[in-house]
Amino acid sequence: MTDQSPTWPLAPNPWEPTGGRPAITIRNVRAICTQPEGIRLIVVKIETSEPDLYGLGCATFTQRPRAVVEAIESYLKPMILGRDPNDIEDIYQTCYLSSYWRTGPIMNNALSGVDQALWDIKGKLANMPVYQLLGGKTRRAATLYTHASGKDVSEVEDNVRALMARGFTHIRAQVAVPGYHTYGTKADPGLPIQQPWNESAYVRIVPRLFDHLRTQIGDELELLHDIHERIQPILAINLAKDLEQFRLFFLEDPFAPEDIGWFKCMREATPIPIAMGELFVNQTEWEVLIKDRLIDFIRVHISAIGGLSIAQKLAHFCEFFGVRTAWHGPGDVSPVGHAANLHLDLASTNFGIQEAHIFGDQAREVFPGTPEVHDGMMWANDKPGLGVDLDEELAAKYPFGDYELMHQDFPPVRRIDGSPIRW
Ligand code: KDG
Ligand code: MG
Repeated sequence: MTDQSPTWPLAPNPWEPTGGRPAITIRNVRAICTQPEGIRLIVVKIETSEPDLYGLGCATFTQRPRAVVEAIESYLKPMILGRDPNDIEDIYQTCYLSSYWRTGPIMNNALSGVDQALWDIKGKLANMPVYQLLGGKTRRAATLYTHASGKDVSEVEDNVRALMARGFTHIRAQVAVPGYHTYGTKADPGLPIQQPWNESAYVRIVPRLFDHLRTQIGDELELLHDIHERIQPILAINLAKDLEQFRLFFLEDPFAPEDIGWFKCMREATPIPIAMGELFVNQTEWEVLIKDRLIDFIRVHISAIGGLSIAQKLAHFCEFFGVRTAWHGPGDVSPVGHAANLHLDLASTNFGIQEAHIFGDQAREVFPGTPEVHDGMMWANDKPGLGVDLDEELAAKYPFGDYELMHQDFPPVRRIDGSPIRW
């Protein structure tokens, strides 16, 4: 297949280009892989027939990146070469429907790369930041939450205080369960790679952490916690009840997507605010939780559900049911993806909070325009489009490592008896 086939759109738009303008066409679609911080990122670059007019979109699925690259290059690229980049919704729908079996994190991430890149292009064509195209600003900047962890409660307290001193008002706190591999805390180098997990010890220590933080730091700080779907559903409900007295801003991922039937029991047991959704990939997973008001915050990973177009629909759907947004924002979302989160945050009435990842200098050099973080908030730079660029030469200096399954970062987690559990 050639890269340059403007006369060969596989799925041509059955209408004339917008507003009598000379047709702009998509000339090339590339998946660019880089890991400036050691986390594998994928960004889609869509080039057009206009000199220097291109868009970038986040397609990062750090655990299965090569599958996403293949999906972009072998399946989406031939669908959209030669098309008018203005037709975002039609391109989205035709790509989405073309595989017959739809959704899933591989195809959704591939689609997100294309979708976000098209929004970036549309912003550049309109000479406006994307938040303007989504309806305009409803706030100055996006309030962030960031992460504090530690090997014990006093180390967590020290880290919380350091973040407060930098202006953060919302902090997620995680404490290590001694001797076990605990999500959200540094792995203990003294333990074997496949460290075991003990959920009873975890549910005992977490209330002690929040008791300590409230006693030492007081009531004003907004505190959050991520269970990361690590424990049996009934233990999650009991933990939520134990944490109720510490007035969390939210408790995240108490159940796995496979266990969404438990949310009704959670609501009946406790009024603790619940955030859910980073593993969701399709609308059947979130619909009932939102319409039955079983969660308070939706926090999907925008590229894993297919991109900005569907995320905006989801935000609007949530608004009708009083559910706020808290888009997933870890290090395995590229700076382009963080910008997409931010533009939607700015334009959403029902914005709740944004998870922060503070990129270091290397990532900022690879991605000029990475949104700034100060005063506990993330700020858009007001350039046309998403406002983030990619220095391809520099990106190439950080190629993916030679390991495939990410076991260095995500070793299998097992119970004491050796049986595997969800990460
Ligand atoms: O790759 C998995 C991470 O994105 C996830 O573990 C981060 O749970 C997470 C969070 O809340 O940021
Ligand atoms: Mg999480």
